[in-house]
Amino acid sequence: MTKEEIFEAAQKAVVEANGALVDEMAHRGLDEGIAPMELMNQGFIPGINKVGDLFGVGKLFLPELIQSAEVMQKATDIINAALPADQEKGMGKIVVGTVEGDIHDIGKTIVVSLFKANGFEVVDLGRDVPIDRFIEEAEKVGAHIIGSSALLTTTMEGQKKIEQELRKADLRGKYKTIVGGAPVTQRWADRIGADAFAEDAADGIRKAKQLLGKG
Ligand code: B1M
Repeated sequence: MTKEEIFEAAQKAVVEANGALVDEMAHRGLDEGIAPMELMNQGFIPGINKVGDLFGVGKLFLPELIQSAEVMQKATDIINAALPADQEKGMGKIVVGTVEGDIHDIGKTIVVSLFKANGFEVVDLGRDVPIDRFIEEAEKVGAHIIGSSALLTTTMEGQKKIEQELRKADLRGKYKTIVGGAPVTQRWADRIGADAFAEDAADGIRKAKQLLGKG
């Protein structure tokens, strides 16, 4: 199979919620030397995005969306396991989570793995995380960066609340903040006063390094 054929089959596997094919394409792609994040970005993510588009226009319904999300999770697990894990943890400490009211965590999990693979110490708060917890945890572990993910236009407000709560507690200068998630934009980051917007996981690493003067 060519690289393109693998990407295409990976995409199809997610759209059709075909777990066996996801498994096969993830392993085959890695065995053939495709870089884990390339396989993710060119194969599996376009697949789940297509599912989102079909769901958005009513051509696919919640049960199918859930099934595709499950096989996407499987792909994410295989890809994440293929990322280098034991890097020196000298790049900085980041607390990351999906904001309250939001249970989307596939992208956040990819971001966490890539941060770890790039030498960051990561505290993964999970999903549906109360805003106060981002700050409490950052204080507790002595984080440099607070990272938040939001996938719903409604829950993006949680990212704004993080900025507000930090200011209220007089802690805004102490942490750098990075926001991400499909509906999130640079414009949103500017509007709420976040330090950076990250388009994808690799951009998150770039921005984090820049913010910490290591870029
Ligand atoms: Co939901 N969902 N969903 N969903 N879902 C969306 C977001 C939606 C756009 C689909 C659509 O209608 N077209 C829509 C939101 C519409 C809106 O807000 N305007 C939607 C909806 C409506 C819903 C429900 C309300 C559906 C319902 O119940 N009726 C419900 C909400 C539940 C809740 O959260 N309260 C819901 C539920 C679900 C599932 C549980 C079935 C499942 C999630 C499973 C899971 O995550 N464990 C799901 C899925 C899979 C999606 C879509 C199809 C795919 C999301 C995804 O995983 N993308 C999504 C459509 C879409 O986004 N195109 C959709 C792949 C992932 C790798 O990308 O998360 O964007 P992403 O992460 C990227 C970047 O954004 C970035 O890097 C990642 C890697 O490249 N990034 C960061 C993200 N966070 C970052 C943080 C950083 C840096 C970079 O630093 C801190």
